[in-house]
Amino acid sequence: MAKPLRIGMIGYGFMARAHSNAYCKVNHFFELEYEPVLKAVCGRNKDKAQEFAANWGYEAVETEWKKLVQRDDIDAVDICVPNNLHKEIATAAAKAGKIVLCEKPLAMDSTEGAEMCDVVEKAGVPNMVWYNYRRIPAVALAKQLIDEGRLGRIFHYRAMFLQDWTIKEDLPQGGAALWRLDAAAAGSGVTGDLLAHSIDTALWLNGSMKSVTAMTETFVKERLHTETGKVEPVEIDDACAFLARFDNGSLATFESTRYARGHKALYVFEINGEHASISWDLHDMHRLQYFDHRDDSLVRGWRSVHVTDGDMPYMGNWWVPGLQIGYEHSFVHQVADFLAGYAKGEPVSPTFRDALETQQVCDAVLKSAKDGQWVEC
Ligand code: SOE
Repeated sequence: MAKPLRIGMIGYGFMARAHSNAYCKVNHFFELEYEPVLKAVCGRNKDKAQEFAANWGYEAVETEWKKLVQRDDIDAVDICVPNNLHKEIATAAAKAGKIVLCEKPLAMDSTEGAEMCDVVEKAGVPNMVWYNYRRIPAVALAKQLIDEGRLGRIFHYRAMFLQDWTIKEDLPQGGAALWRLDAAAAGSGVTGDLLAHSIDTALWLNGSMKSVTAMTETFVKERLHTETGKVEPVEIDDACAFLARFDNGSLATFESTRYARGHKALYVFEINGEHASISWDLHDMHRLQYFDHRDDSLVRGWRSVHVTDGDMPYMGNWWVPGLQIGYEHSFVHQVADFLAGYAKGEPVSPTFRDALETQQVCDAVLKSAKDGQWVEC
């Protein structure tokens, strides 16, 4: 019988659904000492919070997060609200002795992020940030192949995260989902929202970055603000591209936009090493493309590895070889890893401190775009 880990969820949007689904599924597929128990969900709109609670099986509803973090029947607070609320909630939760699980990006900027790291570390509470793409089996396999040294020295890293959902000029800023367009709630645009994923994966796969040079653009300069009812300047970056140098000597290019017509969530990366290259595409998430120059030249070519066999990361916990899993499973894997680490008293990456490095790169990117200079990370 697994021990309960009582979850207090703050928020009831897209990410709260993804995390709740993961809590519900994880113990059916992973053998773990702990089992999440959906104790309470908190949201400002009581009807919506109740609907959410009924759908996912949360036992109670709160409408004030300050009450939720003080509840004695909660072990872990999961923060799934806009970025401008992460710090205050994480701080209160850590001070109340709770485990803190925070949706990405960690904070509005690295100053806030550093303060959050200090708070959770001082309180000695386990903490983690939901950079879920690391836990897609093909991405985890890429990590394994790199760590085994199969690529040899790495020369190039390139990544893109492209979407097209903000092209419409009359799309307002602020409010549900659209808070991502409001700098006061989001901190930044595609840099913190999309490139943060690409940067997190890159730091994990290829190590730390030394310096960056970036450009950003805001294509639609004014939008109606849902909360104020006024047309207000758009302060987020709609698109961002940057060059980077990694500590291991490799060169990189990163690009992200919400104005790439036809792309809904095209997240891709390619890594070129001395012996081998790999590339991955979220739209074909179970495949890892692998080219090894050491292959017999007569049959040398890009292999398309279908990452579904039981000896591949996470896949032994699911179906039989050849059968796929989906986006939502990356969150299940993250919960499984967290619970396994928690049972052993070990931190699980990305911790707040790990995610701070992503935040520092984001800050360097935005500073470089503003100043038109290379910036050290
Ligand atoms: C934005 O559209 C978004 O939902 C991000 O906020 C998520 O982090 C990303 O995984 C998908 O796109």
